[in-house]
Amino acid sequence: MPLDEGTPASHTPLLDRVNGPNDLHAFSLDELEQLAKEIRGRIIETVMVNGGHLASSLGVVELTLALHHVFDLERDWLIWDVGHQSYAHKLLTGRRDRFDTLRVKDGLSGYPRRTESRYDVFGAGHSSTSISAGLGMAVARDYFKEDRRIIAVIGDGAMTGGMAWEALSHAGHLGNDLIVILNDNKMSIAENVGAVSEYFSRLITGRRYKRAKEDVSSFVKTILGRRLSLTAHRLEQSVKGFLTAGGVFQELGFNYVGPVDGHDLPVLAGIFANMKNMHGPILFHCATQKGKGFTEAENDPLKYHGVKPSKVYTVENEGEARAPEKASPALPAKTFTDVFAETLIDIAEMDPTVVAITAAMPTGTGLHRFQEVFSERFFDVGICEQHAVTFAAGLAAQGMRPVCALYSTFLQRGYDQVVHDVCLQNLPVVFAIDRAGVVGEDGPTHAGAFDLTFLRALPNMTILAPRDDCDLRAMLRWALAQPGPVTIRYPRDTAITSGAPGPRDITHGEILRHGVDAMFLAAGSLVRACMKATDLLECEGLSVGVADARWVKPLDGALLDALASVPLITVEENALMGGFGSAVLEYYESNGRLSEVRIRRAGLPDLFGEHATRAQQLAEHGLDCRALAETARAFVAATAAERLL
Ligand SMILES: Cc1ncc(C[n+]2csc(CCOP(=O)(O)OP(=O)(O)O)c2C)c(N)n1
Repeated sequence: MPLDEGTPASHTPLLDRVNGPNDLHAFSLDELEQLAKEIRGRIIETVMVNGGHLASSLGVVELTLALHHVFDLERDWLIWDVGHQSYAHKLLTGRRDRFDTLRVKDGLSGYPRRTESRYDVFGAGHSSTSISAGLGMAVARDYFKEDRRIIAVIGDGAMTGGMAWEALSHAGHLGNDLIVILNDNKMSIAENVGAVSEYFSRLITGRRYKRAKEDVSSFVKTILGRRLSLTAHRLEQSVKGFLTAGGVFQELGFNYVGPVDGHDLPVLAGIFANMKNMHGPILFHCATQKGKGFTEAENDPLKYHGVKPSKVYTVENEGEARAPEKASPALPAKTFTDVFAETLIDIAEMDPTVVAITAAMPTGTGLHRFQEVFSERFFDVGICEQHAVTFAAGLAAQGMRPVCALYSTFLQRGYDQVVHDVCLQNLPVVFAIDRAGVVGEDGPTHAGAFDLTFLRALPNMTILAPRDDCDLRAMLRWALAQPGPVTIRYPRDTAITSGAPGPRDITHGEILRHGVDAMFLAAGSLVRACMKATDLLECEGLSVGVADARWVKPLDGALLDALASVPLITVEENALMGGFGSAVLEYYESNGRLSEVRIRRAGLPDLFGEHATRAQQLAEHGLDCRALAETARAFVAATAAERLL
């Protein structure tokens, strides 16, 4: 068991007594300290198997326990920002028996979900939403004259997002009772960035913090073991000592309390007990350590931010779990992310105007590698997708060649900026859109299901979808030579060469296999699955071919004209509504050929898909090779029957 304190994870006598949040009210501080160890054990044990957000969750165990100990969570509402740190909260709110299903298909979500528990009062996955949501609840509570406290827990990374500051400004102006807890571990996924984060650090490293921490700790330690509520009034002075005049938060209309050590349970409990009697907006600032209690995660919180499941499933091996990665002697195949990062470095070697931008995802987008080579041309702007896009527009306006690398789901945050700042001015920004399509265990908050739909509508935007590494390399080079915006969207998957290796002409689509009975017309990532489907169909004597569209906007008209006489199955990893298949239908309609063509569309249905492995999700949505073969079979049969009529 990797827990530092050596508690066997499966032995959880205290946790076994907790069935709902208020069960913790009766626990002594000593018991809470012990419970913290049990919870850490359960989290580590589960995440090491299922994957998940380990370091963030370990960092807030004491904070979670103190909140549950002091507040009445049958009545008070606790909102988690991003929500990836809510595992302890899940364990304490009647979900411990199902905790081993975390992030597994049909199991617990890795994020708070209103449909999963009434103690998840607001769903999350994207960052910086908790204060806005909390303020909305506070205003509604006061309107209905209800009696409950609203508590939003937000990380220092999420506080780099502008939306959090919009909410602080509004909350300070309105003045409703609202508690915001700033969980400051100096880390976003990678090290936190920006002047705001530096400001938080100054607060934490300041002399006041150190002195106050010692004062309060020594005071509280003398009463350890007793119920803190008994001594709450004695702590009041200490809390007042933590109230700072001035500071950014004070200026925004908040009472700023802190900073305090977010692992010091007695101090946290004492201060929370006192905060119950305070009114107006409060910002409580605590310092925590990401990965707390698990040395490896404390030492490398970036690595342990998101842990992969110990069993890796792919489309190919779904159903038969592959051995854990370490046991595999073969080098893992490159992902689209790897290929993107390598290619961008190559291009930037030759072109000094190429700059790369990430919104707090240097590792996830692969740009940490670019940063290592071209630190002066790399910008991590924080969790600020809106700013990232307009910042890129500004760079482009001044002659640079910006590449804005974002996950599809997070680009949703910057949509107006794409419309108004990039496309309207036809500025040459390249959007490298990673995690386009289904993303697996993170579930619906992270699915990249909509980018084709929302980007396709924009004048001046070009959209490309690489099927493999060769396509992606050529597309990135091509995109960086264009005078206007270009999006390249690729999935969370390996980029295995499909077709002839080497440089590609990506200026048009390509027929990879001719078919007489039907043709798959796929955009990007699912070409490989279509090829496999046709292999299956060939064994049955069906002649189904595959065309790689490559271009989603504009479509390759010549290719579509050539395919008009064959039954077509469009295939995409995007919402069917408004996506690639819709574009194909629109093309034939605009050319007066809609009545001639026979089309089926395969893609994501009009619902938010649940978390599961990526392979399970593709299968569920009819997008793995077996399901695609079945679609083709049925379609060929239906078109043959039509001909007989
Ligand atoms: C809008 C948005 N962009 C990017 C992300 C990806 N992301 C998930 S967690 C995280 C870091 C959050 O840092 P912080 O709020 O400090 O929480 P911690 O993990 O440190 O507890 C990021 C960037 C996201 N969830 N939402």
